[in-house]
Amino acid sequence: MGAGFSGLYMLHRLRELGISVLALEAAEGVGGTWLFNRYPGARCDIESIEYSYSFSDEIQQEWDWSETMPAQPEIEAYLNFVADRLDLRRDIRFNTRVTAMTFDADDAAWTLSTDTGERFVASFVVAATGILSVPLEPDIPGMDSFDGASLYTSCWPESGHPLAGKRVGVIGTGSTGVQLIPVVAREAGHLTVFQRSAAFTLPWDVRSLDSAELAELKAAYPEIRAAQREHPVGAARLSAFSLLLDMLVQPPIKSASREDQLRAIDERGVMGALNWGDIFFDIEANRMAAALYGEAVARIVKDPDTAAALVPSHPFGCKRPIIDQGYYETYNRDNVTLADLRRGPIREITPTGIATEQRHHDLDVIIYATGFDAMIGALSRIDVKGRDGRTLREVWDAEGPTSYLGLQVAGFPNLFIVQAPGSPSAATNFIAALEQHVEWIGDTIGHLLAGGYRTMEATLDAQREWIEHTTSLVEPTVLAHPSCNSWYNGANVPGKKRRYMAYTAGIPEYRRRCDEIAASGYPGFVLA
Ligand code: NA7
Repeated sequence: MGAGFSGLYMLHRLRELGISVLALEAAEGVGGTWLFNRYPGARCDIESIEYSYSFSDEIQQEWDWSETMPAQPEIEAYLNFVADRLDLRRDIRFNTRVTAMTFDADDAAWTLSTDTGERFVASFVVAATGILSVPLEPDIPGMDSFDGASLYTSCWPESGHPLAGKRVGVIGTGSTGVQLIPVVAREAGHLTVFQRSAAFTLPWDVRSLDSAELAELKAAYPEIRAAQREHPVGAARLSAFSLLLDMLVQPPIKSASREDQLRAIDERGVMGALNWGDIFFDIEANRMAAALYGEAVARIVKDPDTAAALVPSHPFGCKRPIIDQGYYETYNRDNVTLADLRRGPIREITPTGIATEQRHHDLDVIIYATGFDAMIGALSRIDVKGRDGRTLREVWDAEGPTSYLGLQVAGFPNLFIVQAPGSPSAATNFIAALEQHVEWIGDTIGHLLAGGYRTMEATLDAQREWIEHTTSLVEPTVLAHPSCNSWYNGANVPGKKRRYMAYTAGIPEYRRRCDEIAASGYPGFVLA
């Protein structure tokens, strides 16, 4: 299921292993998350040279990246190129959304039903349904009454939407909002940003790659990929993640003098404010860094009230670090207003705009950049009935987002999930992580078929131990602090059980464990 980054490679891999395979894709084309998130400014926060498939030297040599960090249109084009290059489309059914799937224990097979009214039977199903593929629609009173245009960043119209001269409101200041806001501000007549939580965001230059540099990079692919493979986050070059890792080896802010702290922001601005070794493990140190960050923001944003409102109140690190192009400078523009929802939340959406507790904002367009039901959202919306007729949604509602190794859920034999909760996924370069998953799943299905096994299923005990292990990894960090609310721990979705959902010991350690499990006969799984 799915023809995004994961599904495309899974299809190719299974084909290479000589296994009969069909991909079902809800959309009309390939690309998954990178097909739908076409909003202005959409861009990856990892370098293109690393945020791309490593499994085929032909593909990496034939494709030319134009920028250091790829923008959405280029990633969409890349995935179309890969689909054509590997002739994948003939085994993809587009416009076909899986709505339900049921496991039949006697036949050891899944039956999948789709919104096209078809049924498919498969011995094995791989869910490549994405970790950020289900948008979170906020539940704000009056949303439907708005007479202007309501746009969602996660399903942006392919032909775009004219914003020139319009009064535009943006709700949401996560990675998406922070990318979108500077671009919309340049086009709109007036932009009002509705901010519930301020973001920690670090300025970052994105540059074009000229042909000489690209040729050099291509020649260095063997070394680049080798370094990536050994790197905990699967990205050895500069990225949002490497910034975090660099911080870990810096001196502590708690023993830095005031002069040291000021020097840090003199030299490196907001980046310098956060560059301390203790802020991940010590909430007090984290708060000191956040205060220094506020000083650095106030040096960029001219209006003191706006500058103060842009200082986050959650610990740095507990939401994904954001990198931006000109975010804070945007608030110095005459046509941009910040509505700080910490001072008064949105009360309702009216036919003519947004009413907060403080005032009414007249708008022609509202843009929702309000995030995703991450990690488990897609599979929770399919009626996935396992061995005992229990659905995956029921399991996750009752036990929280759980799985064994981020690959399988007990009670759901022969269903493999690319990047389930408890996988490296969102704590790493997703592409590096998914390549490992796809290869392990492919090899495992090959092993089951060759050995005459009909089913493979995770045990409850193994699942419990795995989730205890993944949870214990984040316990000593600010990620476990009660004030840390993000999509990584489900706090952004009302009613979702709170648990940090990514495995944080890094891809090499994760790969070692997965390989060891395969080599020793798959302990923690029952093969029958
Ligand atoms: P995020 O990071 O979940 O951000 C969503 C933003 O929307 C965040 O600022 C939310 O505030 C805000 N939000 C959500 N609902 C509301 C309502 N009802 N009212 C006001 N504000 C709201 O999603 P993104 O799409 O930006 O990024 C997701 C990932 O994609 C990112 O981490 C990268 O990995 C790529 P809150 O913080 O909940 O107070």
